[in-house]
Amino acid sequence: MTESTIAALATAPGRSGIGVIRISGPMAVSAATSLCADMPDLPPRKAVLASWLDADGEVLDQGLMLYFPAPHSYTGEDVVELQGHGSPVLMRALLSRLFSLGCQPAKPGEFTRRAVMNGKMNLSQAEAVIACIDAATVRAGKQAQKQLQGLFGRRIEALMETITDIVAHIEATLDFAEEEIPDLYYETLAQRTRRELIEPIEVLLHSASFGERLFDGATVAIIGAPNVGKSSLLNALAGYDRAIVSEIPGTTRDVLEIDFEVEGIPVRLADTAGLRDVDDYVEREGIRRAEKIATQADAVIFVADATRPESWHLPQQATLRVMNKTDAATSSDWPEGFIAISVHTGAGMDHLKQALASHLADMDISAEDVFVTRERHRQALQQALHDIRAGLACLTGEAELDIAAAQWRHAYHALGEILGLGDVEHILDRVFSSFCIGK
Ligand SMILES: Nc1nc2c(ncn2[C@@H]2O[C@H](COP(=O)(O)OP(=O)(O)O)[C@@H](O)[C@H]2O)c(=O)[nH]1
Ligand SMILES: [Mg+2]
Repeated sequence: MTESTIAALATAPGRSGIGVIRISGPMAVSAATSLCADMPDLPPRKAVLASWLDADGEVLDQGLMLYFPAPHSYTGEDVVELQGHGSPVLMRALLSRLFSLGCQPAKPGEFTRRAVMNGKMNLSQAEAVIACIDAATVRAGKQAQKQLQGLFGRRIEALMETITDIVAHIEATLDFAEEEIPDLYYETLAQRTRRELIEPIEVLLHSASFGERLFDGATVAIIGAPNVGKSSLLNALAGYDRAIVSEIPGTTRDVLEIDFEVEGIPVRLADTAGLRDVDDYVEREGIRRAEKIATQADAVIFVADATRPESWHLPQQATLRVMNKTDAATSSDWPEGFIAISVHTGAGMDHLKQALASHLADMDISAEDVFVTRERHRQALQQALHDIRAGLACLTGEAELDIAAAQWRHAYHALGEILGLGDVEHILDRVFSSFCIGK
């Protein structure tokens, strides 16, 4: 439990209908009621209308006060929320009053950090809080909810319980002489380790590339010769006219980006200058940027023009090949592997979208699954898997049971870090540094 009382604006800093200030700590009630003329009673979890005064006793703002007594609050401490008019100036003035009454400005994520310290949630749930706030698609938001409800954490806990159980078995065996150990002992233990630890961890790890992409997003670049219809394709995928389309080669000279989503993955789609040899400085710079984006993108859509074979020459980076303007083509003798489309008629567009989806998303992963969405979790799981395999190798070898047990205990700690167990102060600092103030 901390002694200090923290306060911060919980809503976005800017003009809004309502602005919410959150106060947490032992002084929350006294500080909040000190703002009011008549020190109102704050019944738990009931909205109370109040006026808040400045230092001279003039009314600064009027709004609702909500009191959540410890331990039944977000942080586990006494929490008071002030819901006032969302003027950035008034909100700042109210906050200054609270600071002059002894509240401290909250650091990023400090409310949630206190919730973790007070056992209201584990670290993976705290990460889910910021994932909810950062969710760029509904699918990402739903996945964050699962983590917030603790579904992911419970998987990890189940793995940890299995490790405890196996280690207990091993420790019970350590006192026996070699000849007293039943024949099938090692085999049974090894089987259990594979089925109950290695396989489930592998399944979780398999989901990581999709899970992390769900939150981090993906970039997709459209490249190809000038005038093949790259900008037209971007507009068609965006659903509105973002890029200028013209019959003049070299129209797009800079990188243009739009955001859309594919299977719930937030995607940044970049339209680029057509690749060709030019003297014009600006266009040349555009081409340089196009090439750079293409090397960094998660997927590169190479567009060719069905009416111009000179545009078919495939660059290295292409992950998806598209043959556009098939409506105007007189023959279809282009090389294999191209998805035939026409931006003008819409032909083949669904096929292209599907191909892009299966390239970016893991189509085997269903929406109901719980999956790994953070690099930190993936690394801990990889470490645990490594330790468990090392322990298993000891079992099948010279039966170095105590070494196997030590490896498994190590795996146990790696998994515990996901939930914030053990000595994790440095991990907490890193996790909460990415939070917003007021959460
Ligand atoms: N016939 C036909 N013309 C197209 C198609 N897509 C784009 N175009 C035309 O091709 C020209 C170049 O298009 P644009 O998108 O600017 O190409 P970019 O230089 O690759 O970005 C424009 O005149 C478009 O109208 C298509 O599917 N069929
Ligand atoms: Mg263009």
